[in-house]
Amino acid sequence: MFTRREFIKTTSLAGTGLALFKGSERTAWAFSQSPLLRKFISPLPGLGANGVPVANPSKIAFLGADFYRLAAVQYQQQMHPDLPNPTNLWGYVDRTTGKPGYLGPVIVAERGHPVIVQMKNMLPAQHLLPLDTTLDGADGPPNRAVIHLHGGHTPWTSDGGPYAWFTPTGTGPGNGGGVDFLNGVAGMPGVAQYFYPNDQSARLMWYHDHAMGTTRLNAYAGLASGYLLSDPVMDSLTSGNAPLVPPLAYTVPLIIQDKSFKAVADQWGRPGDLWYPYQYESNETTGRWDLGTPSDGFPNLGPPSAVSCVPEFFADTPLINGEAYPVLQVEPRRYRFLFLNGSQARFYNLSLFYESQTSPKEPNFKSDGPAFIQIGNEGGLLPYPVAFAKKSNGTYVNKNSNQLLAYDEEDEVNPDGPYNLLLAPAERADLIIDFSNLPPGSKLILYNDAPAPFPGGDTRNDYFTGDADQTSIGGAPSTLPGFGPNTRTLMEIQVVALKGSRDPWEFASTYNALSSSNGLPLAYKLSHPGEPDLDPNGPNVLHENKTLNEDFDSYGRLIQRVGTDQMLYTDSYGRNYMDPATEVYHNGQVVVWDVYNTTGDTHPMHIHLANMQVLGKAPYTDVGIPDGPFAPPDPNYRGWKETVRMNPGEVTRVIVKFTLPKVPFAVPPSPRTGGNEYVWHCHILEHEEHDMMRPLVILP
Ligand SMILES: [Cu+2]
Repeated sequence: MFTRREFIKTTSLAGTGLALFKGSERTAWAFSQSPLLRKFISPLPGLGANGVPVANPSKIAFLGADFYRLAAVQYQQQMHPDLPNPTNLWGYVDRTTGKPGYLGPVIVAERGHPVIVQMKNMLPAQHLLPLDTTLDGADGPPNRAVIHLHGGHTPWTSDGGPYAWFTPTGTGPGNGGGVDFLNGVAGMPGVAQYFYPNDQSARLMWYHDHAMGTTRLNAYAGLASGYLLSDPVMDSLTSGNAPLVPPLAYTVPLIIQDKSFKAVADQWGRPGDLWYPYQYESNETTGRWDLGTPSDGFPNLGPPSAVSCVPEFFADTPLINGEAYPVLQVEPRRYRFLFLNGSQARFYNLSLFYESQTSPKEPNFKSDGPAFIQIGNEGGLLPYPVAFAKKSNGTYVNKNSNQLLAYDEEDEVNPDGPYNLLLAPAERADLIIDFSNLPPGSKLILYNDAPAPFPGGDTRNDYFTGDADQTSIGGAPSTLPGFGPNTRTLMEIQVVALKGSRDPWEFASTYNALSSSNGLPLAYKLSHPGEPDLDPNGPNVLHENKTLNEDFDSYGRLIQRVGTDQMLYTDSYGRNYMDPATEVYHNGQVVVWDVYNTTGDTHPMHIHLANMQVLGKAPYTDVGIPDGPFAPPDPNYRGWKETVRMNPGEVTRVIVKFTLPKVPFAVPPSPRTGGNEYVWHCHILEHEEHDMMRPLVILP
């Protein structure tokens, strides 16, 4: 049942190097690498004026909500001191300051207190990045944009779906707006208004672009920002004299993204600007992706165009909070970290190692850094804490399996598996790390060794010190010590002297207190009032099979699609986004989905509107036929999730209740589908765009 991806990966790794030079023609490699950047010379940008801006609500009271005036603009920012120029970016700006800043402006909201965002599209007519117009819906104005609050419980007209885009002159559907653009503001062309009820527990969310055919590019260009929701339960854990969870002063958001920067100018920009791949490198010539015969339903339109989408993009430079290889100084005490993987396609398997004494800026793999305690994920608090305490001998103090049940390929990148803290695109982890036993002067490296693509891996996407020179197969030269491109050494943590009073809590006491019944179990219950864990055996629960599929599009390119267990096309369960909706439910419906992944990749499947609970996973023989009982989810997959990794060869069982939010205005139906139109999709952005997304329609 494993499909082409796995097959091509193994054959291309084994065979590409030999096959390349059969002809006399030397191919000019399309894949670009970032210039050399020194690691760990700039501080991590924090929240605030000198880092990631925080949005200011205006005083205009409207429906009792905080009101924010934002714009989407093009601007420049220096992403690393060694880059030859500031980078041209697209991003959101708070119109009360007019000062853009990467990943800003972060909106800080409180539970039960709605937010209205009014966004003015001020993007220039030309896109920053190479734009493939052959994708469904991608032939519209290049500067269309829309905001989706990722993780929000939002009325569909404010959800920012693919067809709710609008241009700088857009006034409504068909007039500079997509067919679902119903949240324009009368008399204000190019402006949309979004209403966020904030009827959810404390969590880190983010808002980002979701326009049909340009989501992957708009997000890569920078149209993504943070959204922090607080609630009284979390406040009670983080406040007081000796809070169990580190207070805000010791809380650090860490938003990880990978980017590549142009080393040389091209028609889309100058050195230092963002680089994004646009040539479909068939593995028959240059060895990155398979090129096949169009699957059923796709007319054969010949080879890919000169500017083409690509199956997925793994860039070479990890940024945290918009800075490449930053340095974070910590005192010897506990800190709380809010991780978000905001990457296009890259997964991160995160660990801490002490820095090597002999090779500065490189990890000492024999010396593990402090353990992690995870207390939350995308859906807020976990029902109990989960420790990630990897030891150099490969054992775990509190083992978190993250096991792939069915993947039987040799793991090229991390042969020691299983994984430590693994985060797919859009996943979040709310962590506590205790540095109190570390003497000032200690240095740690935040380290990633997840394969890319996950889990199969292609060595050309894995940049680490001393790696092999892969220029002959279209990869990078060997990575130099102390310099990027390096996708493994993400950040240096330097321990400095204690400034405030001693932290009364340390790892063990924190873990024990969080584990006790009046720790996280109670906080979890209190933060989900009236929202008990869902019961798959409850009355009127629907049980359905879904599928994840890989096929070939009209140009022979790999295409990823979502489907059911019924074939619409003759050779795949996959359906296109534009095919009629198959996920149509009434408000309040509880559904169990068994999602069969028939591809060779893990897909982080994300649903709008609702959070889901993971019931388990199992290998399978065929779609609809799981092998044996379901294994329970990983400990940090309990609680509520809105992005769930679904592994190759496995069926993942989730349960979800679709409940429309209560809002103080009438919500019209979608002109496109006649209901409250949301989507569910893979959050590998190149998959989502082509075409791993389906409508999710909720009827009253
Ligand atoms: Cu995917």
